[in-house]
Amino acid sequence: MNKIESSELVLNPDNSVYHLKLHPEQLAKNIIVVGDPGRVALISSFFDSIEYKVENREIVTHTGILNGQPITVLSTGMGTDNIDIVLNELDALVNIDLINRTIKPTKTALNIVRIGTSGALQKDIPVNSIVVSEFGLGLDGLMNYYEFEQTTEEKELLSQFYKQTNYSTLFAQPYFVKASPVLFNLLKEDAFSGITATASGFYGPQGRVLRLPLKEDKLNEKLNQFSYNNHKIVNFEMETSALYGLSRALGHNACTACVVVANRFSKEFSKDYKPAMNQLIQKVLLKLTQNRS
Ligand code: R1P
Ligand code: URA
Repeated sequence: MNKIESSELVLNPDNSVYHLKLHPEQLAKNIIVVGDPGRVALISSFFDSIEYKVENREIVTHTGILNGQPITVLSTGMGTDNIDIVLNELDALVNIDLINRTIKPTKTALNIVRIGTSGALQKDIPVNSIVVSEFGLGLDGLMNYYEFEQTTEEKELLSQFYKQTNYSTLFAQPYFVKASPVLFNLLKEDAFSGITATASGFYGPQGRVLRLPLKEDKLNEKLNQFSYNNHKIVNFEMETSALYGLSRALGHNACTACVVVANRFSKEFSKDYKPAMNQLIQKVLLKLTQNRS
């Protein structure tokens, strides 16, 4: 079997994976990912016990037990470039033999739920509400670097997106990816749902102007107006498209649930999103540790 070279699968001297600094036994199959490293301790404070705490750069990992089930929470930092690192290394931990540097013949599927914050792109989605992402719309470009098969439904959404928005060719080629149906159905209750647009930045790529004028100043209106087969674009954040794309390509299940901290059309920003975040965390933890699939 082909060995993966040390320049490609990068390991630390103790054989942990390069950026996550984790060993296979330090990872559970049910995983929560968050952008903010400060959210990790908040989430693991609900675990019954914590077995491992590992930290490197912006990636903080806590693994423990909740309701009798192993569970991991780790921070990715902001953006799809970090998701590329985190997803590839999470997959390596379960699907590559790190000692022999060979791909394992039998693959393990991880359940990955992102708990994040986001900005609503529909006026009727108030701050402090929850959005569960049925699709990711990648405006970031990450999946364009991988062999990645899109479904007929995703291709139809993309062709409608080009048609309805006259999307600028100056930007990265967009892509749609659906959530894991099992995780989406598990989490969608009592939440808004729809398409989550993943941007490559917080300011210009999400239509925010401080001092620099934008090349495309109608982007948010176009996203707001898009509609196809009852699918609407409901919120903006910075990780979901790549999380969904890489998870599906590697055989994992992923779904994102976000607290809405901004509404871009009513021009509001939440004064305190912590109570909504606390509620969302407890809901996801309960659903994930009751889910035996
Ligand atoms: C921007 O403020 C950050 O918040 C959102 C965005 O996706 C981006 O990472 O998510 P997190 O709250 O999970 O970081
Ligand atoms: N996160 C984002 O990426 N955008 C917002 O508007 C709020 C949170």
